[in-house]
Amino acid sequence: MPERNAPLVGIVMGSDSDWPKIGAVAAALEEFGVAYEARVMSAHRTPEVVRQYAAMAAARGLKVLIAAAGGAAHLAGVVASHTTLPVIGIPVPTDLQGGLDSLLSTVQMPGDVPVATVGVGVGGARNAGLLAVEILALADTELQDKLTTFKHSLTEKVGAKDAALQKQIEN
Ligand code: RP5
Repeated sequence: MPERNAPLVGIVMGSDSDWPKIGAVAAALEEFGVAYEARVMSAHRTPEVVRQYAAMAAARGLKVLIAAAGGAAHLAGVVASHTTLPVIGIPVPTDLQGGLDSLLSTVQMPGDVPVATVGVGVGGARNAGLLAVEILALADTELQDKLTTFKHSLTEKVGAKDAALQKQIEN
């Protein structure tokens, strides 16, 4: 469940069909207790809604924006064009080579308008959430501590996998 505090992260997606494919972004934010909001809006179908949302985001208290779209995925770029907040782009998987269309149209921004694009798929969506947490942690020591604990947990997690593999190979 999203935190009930005022949202710090705004997640926008081009279609409700994207939401099931990017669930990992919300899960990552929830893991760190970061409040977010999630909205459906389209760079092509509702360009004025996107413009207004991006233009007002900072004034509303949002600190990081995450934009997910598939195919001709211009949402993150358009959002970035209307705000000075950091924008993270999630290319949503599609039937065209797994989402290569989404990846290229999100990542290939012109200079002057940065979009921090993550990979296609579950790992990318999770990284979008984690990157947002890292950005917020620059001004939040509690989040910094949580990130440090998280990093340590990775060592333990992979160590346990390695130990299990060694045991499997021995048998
Ligand atoms: C994009 O078109 C959306 O982000 C979605 O990934 C894709 C298909 O949208 P729907 O036709 O499912 O609404 O703008």
